[in-house]
Amino acid sequence: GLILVLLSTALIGCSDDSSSEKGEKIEWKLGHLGNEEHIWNKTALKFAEVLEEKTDGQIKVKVFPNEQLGNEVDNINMIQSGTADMVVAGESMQNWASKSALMAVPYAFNDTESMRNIIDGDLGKEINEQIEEKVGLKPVYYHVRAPRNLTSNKEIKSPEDLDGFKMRVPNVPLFVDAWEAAGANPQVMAFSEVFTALQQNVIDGQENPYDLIHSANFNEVQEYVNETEHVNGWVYVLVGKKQFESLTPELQDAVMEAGQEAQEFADNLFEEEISKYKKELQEKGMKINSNVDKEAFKEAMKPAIEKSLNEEQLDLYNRILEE
Ligand code: 2Q2
Repeated sequence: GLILVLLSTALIGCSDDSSSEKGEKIEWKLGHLGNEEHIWNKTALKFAEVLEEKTDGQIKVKVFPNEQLGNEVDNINMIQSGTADMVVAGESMQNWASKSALMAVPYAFNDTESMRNIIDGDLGKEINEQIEEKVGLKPVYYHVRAPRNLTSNKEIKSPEDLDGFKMRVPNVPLFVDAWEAAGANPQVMAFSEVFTALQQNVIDGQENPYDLIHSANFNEVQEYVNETEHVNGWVYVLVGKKQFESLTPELQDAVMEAGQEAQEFADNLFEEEISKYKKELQEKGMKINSNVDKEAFKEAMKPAIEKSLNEEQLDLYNRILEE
C-alpha cells in the first residue's frame, strides 16, 4: 500500500506542470508591520527589484507594509493556506516552532556581533530548520534588530516603577511572562492596534526598537523612551515552503541570491537608519531616558524566562549564554 502511495505521489510530482516550469509569471505577496519608509520595507523592495531582474520578470514580489495583509500571525496563516506568500516574522513563530523563541529572549545577547555569530552558526541553522518544518516557511534573509525599549508617559527607571503599568506586547508568550515578572500588566495586541490603544489609554506603554517606535508614530502618544534594551533579536524574511518548492531549481537559486543581496543592503543601512530614527524622535519631542537600571530588569525577568522556556528552548538558551 505504502509503496503505491509513494509511487503515485511521485508520478503526480512529475506531471506537475507548475507555473514556473512553463515560464509563467509568478506574483508573490509579502507583508510586514513597518511603514513605507521602514528598513524592512526598503529592503523588501530591493529584494523584489533584484529578484525580478534575476528572473527576467518571471517572479514579481508585491510588498504590503503596515499589516495590510493582516497581523503577523494572520499573515503566516495566509501563507500556509496559499493566499499570501511572504512575511517578515520573528519570535511570534514560537507559537508553531518553539525554538524561534530564541530570536528574542530578554537579555540573552549582549551585542549585535555575538548575535550575528549565533544566527550564522549552528544554532541559527537549528532554529531555521525547525521553522521550515513546523511553520512551513523558508527563511530567505534576515534583519538584525535594534534593542527593544519601553515607551511610556512617565519615566521608568526600574521594575519598581511598573506597578499597575498596563502595556502591550506582541503575540509572544515569553514576553508576557517576562513583563509580568518585572511587575507590569502585559497584554497581547497586534502592532497596528497599539497606537489607538495608547491614545485611548487602554494601555500605558509598549516596547519596541527605535525604528518601529518611529514607524508607528508612537511619539505622538508617548513621552518617554526608557532605554531598557531588554531584547536584542532578529527577524527573518520568509517564503512559504510550498511556494518555494513549486519553483524550478534555477528560480529557487535566484530567490536565495536575491535574498543575499537584500541582506547586504539591509546590513549597510542598519546603523544609519536606527540613529536617524532616534534623532528624529527626539526632535519630535520624545525624551530619552538612558538612566535605566538594566541589571534590575534582567534580574527580575530571569527566573520567569527560565520557567517559561521548555526543555528544548532552555537547551538553546544555555548554549547561547555559553558562547
Ligand atoms: O512589536 C511587534 O509587534 C514587533 O516588534 C514584533 O517583535 C515582531 O514583529 C515579532 O512579532 C516578530 O515575530
